[in-house]
Amino acid sequence: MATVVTKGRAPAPKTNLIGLEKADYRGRPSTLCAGCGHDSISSQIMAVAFELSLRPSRIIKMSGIGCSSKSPAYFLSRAHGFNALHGRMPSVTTGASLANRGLLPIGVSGDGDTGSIGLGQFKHMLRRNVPMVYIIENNGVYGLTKGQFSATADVGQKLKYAGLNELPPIDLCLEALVGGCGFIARSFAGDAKQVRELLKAAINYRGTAVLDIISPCVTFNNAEDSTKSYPYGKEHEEQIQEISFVQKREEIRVDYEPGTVKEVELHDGSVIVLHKLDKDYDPTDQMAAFRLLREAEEKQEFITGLIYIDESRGTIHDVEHLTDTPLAHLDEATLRPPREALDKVMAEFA
Ligand SMILES: Cc1ncc(C[n+]2csc(CCOP(=O)(O)OP(=O)(O)O)c2C)c(N)n1
Ligand code: SF4
Ligand SMILES: [Mg+2]
Repeated sequence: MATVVTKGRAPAPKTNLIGLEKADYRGRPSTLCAGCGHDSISSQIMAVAFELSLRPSRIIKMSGIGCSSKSPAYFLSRAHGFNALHGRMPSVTTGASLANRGLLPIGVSGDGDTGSIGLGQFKHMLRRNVPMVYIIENNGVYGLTKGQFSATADVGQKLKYAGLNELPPIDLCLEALVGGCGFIARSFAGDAKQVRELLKAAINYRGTAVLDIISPCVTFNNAEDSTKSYPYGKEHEEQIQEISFVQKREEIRVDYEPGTVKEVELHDGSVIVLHKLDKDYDPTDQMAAFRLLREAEEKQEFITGLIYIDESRGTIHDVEHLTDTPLAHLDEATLRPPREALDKVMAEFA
């Protein structure tokens, strides 16, 4: 008698709270160099968007020009996207956010795009506190144009093609702090877990959230002595705290040793849980953040984690008294004041 072999059914793919699978958060295949740090960050963005059940149609992927700025093509194909001019992502994002506050901008920029040509735009974005996640994929070089030094390159560094860098670096976290930014974190593309938890917190933050992620350029700047390389990051990364993010709907289990954990509650009830490591560091203290960054700069320490958080500042939408309804969704009658209202305004100038 013939034996009938019944094949077990393949398990159904896992879906998130809005019924989407991990594959629904993918982008096009990457054209970046194999091993580029930017690809690791794209992977974490996809993982987090799935985990948080973000609706792709709510997201606008914003970028400037550079290998980093190309990367939004490689994640969340179902989201909206705009590849702006070099260094101009902040102003385009400001416009998009003003037109439709219902959208969640995830901006990806490079150290050249932000720290060189785009520094002015970056600072004004922080000043306005436009709600967005602002990721800097920091590799110390202009990767796309073949490895010239950027404004974050180490002073005294020598590169085969670029020669000697004689200028001191700009610390983009310090610039963000001086610029009044209320969410500043630094991470390393080789530390996937930390990148994920910081991304989740940044997405739930109300205002501009800056993530300066050291993202090695394996083609032009990955030598052991470069502070933007994989070998250096792996050897020298010093977490200021171990971070985990708890979304509002999840139950918060309090089973930590007293004094070992600091919890920061965000406006939507979600919580950033910071497990203290060696340093007793308070990321809500702005002066402590200045000291931390300056000391790290002087001692050449590669510190990562949540550097500063403050939710008290109003966003551009609060300051401009915009309605809760996105402007893009207001009907004609609401957008256009009636004739009498205009007459009244004109009468004031008569
Ligand atoms: C106005 C303008 N100036 C210069 C360039 C040339 N350019 C293209 S990308 C780039 C630098 C990119 O470096 P970065 O932002 O660090 O991105 P990476 O490629 O390193 O990820 C430059 C100078 C340009 N495209 N537009
Ligand atoms: S040149 Fe550098 S930054 Fe650009 S894709 Fe290659 S490794 Fe990445
Ligand atoms: Mg770069």
